[in-house]
Amino acid sequence: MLKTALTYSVEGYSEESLRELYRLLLAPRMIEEKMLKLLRQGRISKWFSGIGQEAISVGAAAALLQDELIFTMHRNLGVFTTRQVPLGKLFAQWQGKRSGYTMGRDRSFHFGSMPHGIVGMISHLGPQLSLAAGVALAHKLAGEGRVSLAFTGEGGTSQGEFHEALNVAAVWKLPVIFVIENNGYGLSTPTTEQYVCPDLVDKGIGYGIRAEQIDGNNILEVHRRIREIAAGIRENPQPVLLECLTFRMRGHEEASGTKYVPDDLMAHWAALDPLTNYQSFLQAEGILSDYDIELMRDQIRREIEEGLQEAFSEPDCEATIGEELADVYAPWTGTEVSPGPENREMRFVDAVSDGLREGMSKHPELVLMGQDIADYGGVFKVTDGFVEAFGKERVRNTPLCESAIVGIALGLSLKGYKAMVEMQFADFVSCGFNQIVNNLAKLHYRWGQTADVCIRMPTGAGVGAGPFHSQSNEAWFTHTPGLKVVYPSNPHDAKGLLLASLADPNPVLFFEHKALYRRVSGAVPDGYYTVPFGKARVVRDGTQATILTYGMGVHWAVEYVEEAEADAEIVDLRTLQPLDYDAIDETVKKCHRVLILHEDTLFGGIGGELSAYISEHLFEHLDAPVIRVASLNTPVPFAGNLEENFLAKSRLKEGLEKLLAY
Ligand SMILES: Cc1ncc(C[n+]2csc(CCOP(=O)(O)OP(=O)(O)O)c2C)c(N)n1
Repeated sequence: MLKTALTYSVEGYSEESLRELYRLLLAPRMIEEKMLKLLRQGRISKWFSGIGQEAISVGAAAALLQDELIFTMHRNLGVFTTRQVPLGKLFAQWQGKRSGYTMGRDRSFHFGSMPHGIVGMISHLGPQLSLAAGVALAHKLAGEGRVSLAFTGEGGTSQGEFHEALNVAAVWKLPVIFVIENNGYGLSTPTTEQYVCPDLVDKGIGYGIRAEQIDGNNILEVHRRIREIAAGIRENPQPVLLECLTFRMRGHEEASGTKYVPDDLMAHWAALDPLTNYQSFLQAEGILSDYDIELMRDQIRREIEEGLQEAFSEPDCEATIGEELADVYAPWTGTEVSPGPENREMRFVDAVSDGLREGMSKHPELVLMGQDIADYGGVFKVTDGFVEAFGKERVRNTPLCESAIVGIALGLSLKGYKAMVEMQFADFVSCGFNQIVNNLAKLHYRWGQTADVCIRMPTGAGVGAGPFHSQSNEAWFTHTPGLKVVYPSNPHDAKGLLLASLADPNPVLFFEHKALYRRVSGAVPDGYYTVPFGKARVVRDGTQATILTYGMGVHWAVEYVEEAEADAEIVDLRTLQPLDYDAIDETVKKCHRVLILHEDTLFGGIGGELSAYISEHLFEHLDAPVIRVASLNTPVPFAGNLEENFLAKSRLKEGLEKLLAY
């Protein structure tokens, strides 16, 4: 790694601005020194130090415009101080107090503050990069002439998200600055065990983007370059990769120490300290006096003490179940819109498409993204003709990168857009899983932002497509607080529920059974209407038993019950999160016997949850144990006979007979 002594060029800087940059650099150092003392006294828990790296955070934050979003990591205190985040609230955050940014729900730097243009990390590091690309897309779509900036460590550059985010940003020419803080070590892993190209900046070539390496300890170099890059890409949108060379002077977090760092390496970088070097330079130039320094230190010290006073005097959080549950989702009652009188007969797939079209007209801020969804119309043709109707900016083909696209969708949402992501097959959502379950799902609970993203999931088996194009994976998501899970069984509901999903500001997983796409038709109202979440539908009245089901299960149940002339009530749940507990109560109290039917495999399927609810709350209304009929606990097999044997449908008759005979 190339490193020369610090030299400063002051060209273009007034003395006042040079002093101001010094003050900005001093603030995070002094806060950290105080935190390290408190840590030793056991008054705060964990601490991730940015000592030695402050010039990058401070330089970046000072270089951008106030309304440009910065995506921070765990060593970017200097962004928070430069953007003047109130210290009392910041300290309260670190102490898990209610007035902190996450109200005690998340720790350290895992939060953001939109008024300060800061979006903090989730622990998983890389996802930040895609969010910043999403914000850059929002800027580009709105023609705002603004940039976004995301930090990553050199360790984070080994993650798939780094590749995905840089690649999409390059393909879409997004005005985003990706800053690598190359500080020599991941947790304890040296750069030689992290990557083998000579410099990380070399990676820019592979993405076809501009890439530069600078001295991350030199505040003026960082500030000047980011200011120039930002000015350039505001005018001429494109991503830039900026590798800032620096060093992590303390342990990964305080408890872990730095034993694995050779002494001479530590000494080398200590001599290049960004604060002391800059201070000496300014003093030597006669720009900063001892008196100036004392004045600044006094002022910062006072602010720190006041902030600490505020945070320490606040009592610990009081926990109430109601308050915690209330913040998992953004409040949304969603006014229900009834359908008009005109109907058209439509196939399931056309109803989804019609719903999406209505959604595009209703929400001009809605952007669609997915593989092959533009001119090609998507593999199931749901977006056929959409480019002609809405243009390529709003109907976007994506590179093959589910995680980055979900992250970009979230970035769009941070800027007030709505996003719909089409998974080509629901199975491929596994590649975007982290963004969904950790970012989208937890965002509102953690710091009150909404993730206005709908993910369409062509799902299910029965089409001879084998283990990777047939899965029912709704239970992956019903288990994650913060997500809504919608699963229509017919064209009418598909359109109305999709429109409700697009209107809802919360993240929604919208399952569409692909075997129903062209097999099922029905009357679909013209125009805009919504089917509300959490309202099950009685598909068929009965008295002897209830079949609780959804999606394809509804069709299996109707077919069998009609054929067997059984006296069974069929209830279509329509949404799995939220569930319609009232409808479940009502039908159980009426029929006293329950069979839960789903295409998903038995173990850990939503059927287990429904069964537990019924046993716990409706036990005295039952005349028989709750029976679950689900698919075999195997991957979905390919050959016709094997698939038939796998699917729950083949065991429905036996299950219902057993239930009725009990
Ligand atoms: C997906 C994931 N894997 C592992 C970790 C644990 N972890 C946290 S920080 C870190 C090292 C990160 O190194 P780098 O990106 O270089 O940033 P630095 O800590 O050096 O600033 C590791 C392994 C994590 N947070 N997320």
